[in-house]
Amino acid sequence: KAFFTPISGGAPPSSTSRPTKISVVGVGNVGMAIAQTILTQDLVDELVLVDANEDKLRGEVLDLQHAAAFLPRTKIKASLDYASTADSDLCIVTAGARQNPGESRLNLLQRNVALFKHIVPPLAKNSPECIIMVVSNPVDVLTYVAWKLSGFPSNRVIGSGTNLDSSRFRFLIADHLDVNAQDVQAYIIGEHGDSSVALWSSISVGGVPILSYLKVQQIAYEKETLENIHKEVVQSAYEVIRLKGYTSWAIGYSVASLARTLLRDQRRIHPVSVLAKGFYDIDGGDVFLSLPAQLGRNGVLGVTNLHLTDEEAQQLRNSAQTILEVQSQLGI
Ligand code: 6V0
Repeated sequence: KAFFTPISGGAPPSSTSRPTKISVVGVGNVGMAIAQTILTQDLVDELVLVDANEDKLRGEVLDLQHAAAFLPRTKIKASLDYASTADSDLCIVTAGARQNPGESRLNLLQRNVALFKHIVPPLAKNSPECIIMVVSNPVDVLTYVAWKLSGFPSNRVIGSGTNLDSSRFRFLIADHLDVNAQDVQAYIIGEHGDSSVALWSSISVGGVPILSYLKVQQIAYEKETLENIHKEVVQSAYEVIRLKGYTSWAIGYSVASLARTLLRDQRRIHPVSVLAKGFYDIDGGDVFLSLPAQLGRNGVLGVTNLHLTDEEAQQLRNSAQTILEVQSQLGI
């Protein structure tokens, strides 16, 4: 006997819309923080987790499933097999090799490229219409690699980029001015890493450009103070890793907010890693780096034409050059 006795008219309509689905590859600290944030925010009907480590994968998925009584209803699956990711709307890649003691960044990158060759083609094959979001580091170069390996149009391959750096930046400015970080509009663009560019010229707090805000509030404007805030952003990942061994919560919220904008077609502007060639006079090759991009159901819808000072524009081109130099050593 069925558990429920159906009542007349109670069957679901035959033309229910397709369930939304996100797949997360890599269930380490970052992948799990993303997965749990997506679950608590009720973003999808189905969440699939994939990893190469079977025990870790099963353990993580069971642990999450045991929270079902406290969470919005989401079907959670785990598999070593990419067939389980079929028809995903969004595939998030967080798998990455860890840096060995004494290993160069380039060597680590080459190991991650080898790993991506096992991950990206099956994702693309099983979900040919999905959006791929790369989180693994170095995120800009690996987004380029994912774009190449997937054969997708560039609007559907995005790196989480400086969305996280920008939220760290907004927090620090808000802390400095004692305001709410949500009222701070501020972007860090360029490489997610040491050569990132802080756009001081376009920061506003509650709609007021920051430099005049500081003047009105009679807070001494010192270039050095502002530069120190940017330095702190660049250092903050290293600091969190030094203290707790890895970063997870902020990247989890950052990527879940990108997933929401994409899947709910919210058309919000996020600084994320996109194919930047041709924007802001960036040339010299196909390079992915973060620019303020409008995101929606089709991925990247456009890039905002912010006014950059000459210094900011030059820093951005230098950042592009830094990434291109690394990329040129990959042979992809
Ligand atoms: P972690 O905890 O070591 O997890 C990595 C996971 O990847 C492990 O569970 C592995 O088993 C899994 N994995 C390895 N090889 C494969 C494979 N071939 N297929 C499937 N899974 C595999 O690392 P953590 O979660 O801390 O970090 C993951 C990546 O995110 C790293 O590259 C970080 O540098 C990067 N981050 C990127 C950030 C950003 O802002 N873009 C922020 C934080 C971390």
